[in-house]
Amino acid sequence: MSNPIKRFTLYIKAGSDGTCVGDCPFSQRAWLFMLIKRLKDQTTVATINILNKSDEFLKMNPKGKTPVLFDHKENKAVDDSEEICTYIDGLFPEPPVGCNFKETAADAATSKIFPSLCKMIMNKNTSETPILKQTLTNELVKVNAYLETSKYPFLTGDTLQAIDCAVLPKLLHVKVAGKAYKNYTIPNELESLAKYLENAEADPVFAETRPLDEEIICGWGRHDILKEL
Ligand SMILES: N[C@@H](CCC(=O)N[C@@H](CS)C(=O)NCC(=O)O)C(=O)O
Repeated sequence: MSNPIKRFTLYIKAGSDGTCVGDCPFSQRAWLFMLIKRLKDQTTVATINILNKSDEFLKMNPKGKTPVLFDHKENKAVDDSEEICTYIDGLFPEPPVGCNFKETAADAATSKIFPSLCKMIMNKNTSETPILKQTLTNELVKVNAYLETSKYPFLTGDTLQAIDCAVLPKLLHVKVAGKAYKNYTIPNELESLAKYLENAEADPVFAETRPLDEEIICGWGRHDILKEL
C-alpha cells in the first residue's frame, strides 16, 4: 500500500546544488518549529531552488519566498516563517512552546541581532566597519547578559522554544558569515552566549535542520559583498 500523503509540506530554501538544505534562517526557523511541535511525522520537507522556481511552486506561493507551509488538509499555503509558527500553534497548542514572546525581555535582548549582522556584512564603506562590528557586539552583549540571568540552557526553557527557533539560525549566521566575510568573531568573554550556541549545536533537533557552514557562506556570496579579511 502506498504511503498516505503527510498533512503538511514545508518548502525551505535549497542550497548550492539545488536540493540540499540551504542557508535561509527563516526556513530553519519554521522547520525547527515543526519539530519542536512534534510534527515531524506529519511533515514532508521539500527544498526549493530559489534560482529556478517551478511554476507549480509560484502558483501555490506567488511571493516566491521560502519558507512556505502547505496544509493539505485545509488546502492552504502560509508564506512567512512567523505566520507558519502562529498557524501551527493555533492548530496544535500542545506542547506549548512559548509563542507569545514578542516584547518579552528575551525578545528585547535578541531582536536586533540579524539587522545588525546584515548592516555589517552588506556595508561597503570600510571606514564604517569598526562601528558596525561594535554595534553587532553590543547586541550580542545584550543576549549574553540576558542568558546570564536565565537558569535554562536555552533562552526561555530547558528545551528549544519558539524564540530559540527564531534566534538560533540568525546567531549561526553571525558566527559563520560574520567570520567568512568580515573576519568578525564573537568575543570570547561572552561565555553564556557561547554556551547557548554549544547547547544548540548539541541538540538533535537543531542538528537536523542546520545548514552546512559552506551553504551559509555560499548563500551570502550571492549578494554583492565587500569581503574584508
Ligand atoms: N519574512 C519572510 C522572509 C523570507 C525570506 O526573505 N526568504 C528568502 C530566503 S532567506 C527568499 O525566499 N528569497 C528568495 C527570493 O526572494 O526570491 C519570512 O520570515 O518567512
